[in-house]
Amino acid sequence: MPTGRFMTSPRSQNRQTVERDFVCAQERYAEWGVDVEKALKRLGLVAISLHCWQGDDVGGFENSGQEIGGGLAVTGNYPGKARTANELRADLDLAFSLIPGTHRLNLHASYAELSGRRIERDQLTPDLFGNWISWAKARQIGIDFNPTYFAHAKASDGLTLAHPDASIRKFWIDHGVACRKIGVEIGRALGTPCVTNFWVPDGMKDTPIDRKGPRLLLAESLDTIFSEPLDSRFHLDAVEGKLFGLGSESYVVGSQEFYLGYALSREKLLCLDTGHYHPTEVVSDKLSAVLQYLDRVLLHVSRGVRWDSDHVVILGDELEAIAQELVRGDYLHRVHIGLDFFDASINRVAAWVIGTRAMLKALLLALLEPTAMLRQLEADGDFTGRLACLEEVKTLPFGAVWDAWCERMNVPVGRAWLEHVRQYERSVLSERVQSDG
Ligand code: RNT
Ligand code: ZN
Repeated sequence: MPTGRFMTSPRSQNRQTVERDFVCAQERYAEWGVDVEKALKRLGLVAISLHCWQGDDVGGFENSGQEIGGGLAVTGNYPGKARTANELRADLDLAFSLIPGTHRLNLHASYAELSGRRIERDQLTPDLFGNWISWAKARQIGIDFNPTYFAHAKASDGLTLAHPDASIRKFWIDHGVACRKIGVEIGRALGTPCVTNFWVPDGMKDTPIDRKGPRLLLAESLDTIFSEPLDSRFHLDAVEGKLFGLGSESYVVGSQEFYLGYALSREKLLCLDTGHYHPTEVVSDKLSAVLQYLDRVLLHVSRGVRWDSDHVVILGDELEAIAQELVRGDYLHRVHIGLDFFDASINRVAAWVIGTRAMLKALLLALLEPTAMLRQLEADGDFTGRLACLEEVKTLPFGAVWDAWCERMNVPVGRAWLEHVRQYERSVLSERVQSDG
């Protein structure tokens, strides 16, 4: 006869272990003066914007047959890519269900639901995103937005808002105007400001003679796009710079300096993509610099590997450093956190889950830091103590707190989430036949 102990399900046994470890961890953190419950409460308020484009390799639903272009490249052909908006939403639902907390969706204009119609990007309207809005409303999540300045015949030479041809510039300006109208409608409908982020690929493969002209044009085009003021309760504009891309190795019009100046002078959000800088240059060190002058910042959290900027985010040194800066500087309420990576070589839903859970883990680690104590050591000039304690803090039982948080938020603990993704892969993703191979 099985005893009561053996009749306990593995799930509730797990729960007991998780709770026991949590209580021990809480005591250990208390020894360092850290209030674990306070950290968890703050973590619960953070919304990460999940980028729709990880779900279908930045494909979108225009079915125009255009190459992605813009210097963006997605490698891998893992089966099961979402082919329709409904499939993408189902995939996102699964990802959201495996990530603790309430998060957001980051949508690109190329994910409009055109129902087979051919609607040009300068003609996009909010109703084409109606299904996305209803979906988000039902889940009580916010949406952020992005105009799509790539994967289009009018962007095939790598120039859009800085194009020398005024009619092409006009087309892309109108696209920007249309996207802000969509963004503000999204924000109004969902009751949370939609951050609309402008990134354009404009640049040159080889050394340009004129670096100044395109920058004048880009500023002029952006000023035209932003000329209509929008209610900041519903909408915020962001601009994203870049160092180089495929095909824009020698010159990018919208560089870091260009957009820092633009965001400051026009009171826009600056978007810092962690994969858009020199390999040893880090966004963690930029936050306290730019936030001296800018009200708000948007993060595109990505992972650069050598020349590529878009690997799935993992819990590594730079991610931890970014989270530490956000917490230590009390910037969490001024920084919008979005993810930006695309990996088609692994299960795409898993990629979202891994990246978002990593971002949240980094934030929790930072929230559990005995910052006041470390600050004091630094203020006292005790750099020996600062380094010694920083190293000791690294082995505090953070994992036990993270597991308890997942349990509390009703999402799988540890690697248990992976089984849900595998199950979905077997029952849903494996049925998706790709038309484009
Ligand atoms: C490109 C930028 C941009 C894109 C998305 C798809 O280098 O990072 O944010 O990744 O708009
Ligand atoms: Zn980005």
